[in-house]
Amino acid sequence: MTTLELNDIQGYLIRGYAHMMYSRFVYLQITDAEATKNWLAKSWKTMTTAEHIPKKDQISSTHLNIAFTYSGLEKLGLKTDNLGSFSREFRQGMVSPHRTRLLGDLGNSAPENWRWGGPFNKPIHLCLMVFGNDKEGDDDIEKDKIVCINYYELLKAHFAGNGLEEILFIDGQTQPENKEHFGFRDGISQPIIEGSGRVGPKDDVIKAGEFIFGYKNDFGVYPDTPLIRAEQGNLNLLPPDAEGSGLKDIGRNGSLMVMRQLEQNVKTFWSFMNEKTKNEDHSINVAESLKLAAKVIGRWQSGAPITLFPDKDPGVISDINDFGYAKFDKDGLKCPFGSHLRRTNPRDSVDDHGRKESLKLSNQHRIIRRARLYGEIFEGSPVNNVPNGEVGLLFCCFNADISRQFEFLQYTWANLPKTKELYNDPDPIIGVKEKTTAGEEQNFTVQDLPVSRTISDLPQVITVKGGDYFFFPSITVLRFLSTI
Ligand code: N7H
Repeated sequence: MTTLELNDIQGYLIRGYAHMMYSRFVYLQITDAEATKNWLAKSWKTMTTAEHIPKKDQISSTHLNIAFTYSGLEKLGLKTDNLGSFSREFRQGMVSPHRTRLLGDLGNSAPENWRWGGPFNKPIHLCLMVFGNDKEGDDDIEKDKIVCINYYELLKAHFAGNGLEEILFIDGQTQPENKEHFGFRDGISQPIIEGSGRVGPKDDVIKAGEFIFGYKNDFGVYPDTPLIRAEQGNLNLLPPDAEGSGLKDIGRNGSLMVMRQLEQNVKTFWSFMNEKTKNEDHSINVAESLKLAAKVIGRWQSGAPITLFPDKDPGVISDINDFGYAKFDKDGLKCPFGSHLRRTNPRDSVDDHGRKESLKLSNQHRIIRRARLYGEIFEGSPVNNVPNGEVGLLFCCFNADISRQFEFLQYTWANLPKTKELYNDPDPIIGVKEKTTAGEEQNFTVQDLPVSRTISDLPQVITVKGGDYFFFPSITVLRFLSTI
């Protein structure tokens, strides 16, 4: 049985901090590496670990975590040979031409148009993740906001003038019912990291090495962890490579973090559902519009999976996640093959593979999602679909292998429009909606009897506004980085 070194792992990797309804993601540039290292030498102790449990009588609490981009580690002074031992995706970053094509960041979503992380933006070197919670006002975002922002001001007084320049910040929130802006309950399905202390369906228990360096992964080996190849800093602080190479491991108890700012076009989403299901007199058919949207997502707005509740939303907030498709929904008649849920985790039903083999395959492409909402909180519906200003999801996920996990999901499972049973169908939420070279429109197919229904002219409901790949180091490595 794996035992995780929780006191050395930064908390956000293991816990979603759901009770901390307000957060601020602060993107910084290093202007003076020596000053930043001094700041880090004082700050590494203040980072929240996965072991942290707030004291019962504590009225308000705050959490803090930190992550570095490749250029951030470079600017801090990590030697070339050491930088070179990080994975290619992390080194190249999210906006290399190859990655842009792979991730489908085209048209409005092209990095040239991004607010941060793009080629025309100031490079981001590190991200501080600041969270706040006021226990007196449970479920009260406004109270959490005050705690979070006060903490941020306090931190700012320390990092400003210490070689760090703030480029921008994005405030991220959660809702008591965890609804996102289209109006759907989110964050239900998460892998259970072996050794994390969380319990749940055994099919969801995933080896720690899929997400955390230094532990064995689903293939029974250690993930490709970055190692120290050129001496620098206080190497006595670092653990040895678990694989026995004799080199020091800079990855252990850390992870790779993907962040993408995804604007949600709520009006476009619901106008599409309304248009495709309207009554003969052109009025909105609310029930049918909600049903099509549930087919597109794979869950009703309450969170209830349509595979188990195919006819209508049971209405009560649901966290049901112990289900597969092989037994109840082999032909996609309940949850379509092209739905966001089924594409991003086909569970026990991958193409023609059997149940066991499917689960094995699906579980090799899992991610830990840590999304937060940005913009004014809004709960979309067929009749309420014009939010106040820009709204979206600050998508964030953890994985040990960006290529096999996040990028595989985004490219192979979400963007590719031709898969078994589907012809011009990208993921209806996050897939690329460019017309094919032959100029064909893209569709969403609802498997049905006697014949499947093709819902044509799938619109683009997400626009990418920024993003970067980050290294999310252990507490020990943060301390080491202050000595390089
Ligand atoms: Fe998705 N949504 O609200 O429409 N997602 N997602 N996602 N997503 C899920 O089961 C959404 C995005 C995954 O295990 C739910 O927890 C939106 C990206 C995965 O069965 C809902 C955006 C990627 C799952 C949404 C967005 C993923 C999942 C159901 C962008 C990866 C779990 C709630 C704005 C590349 C699948 C739940 C499983 C579920 C929504 C983005 C992946 C409601 C709005 C970029 C793996």
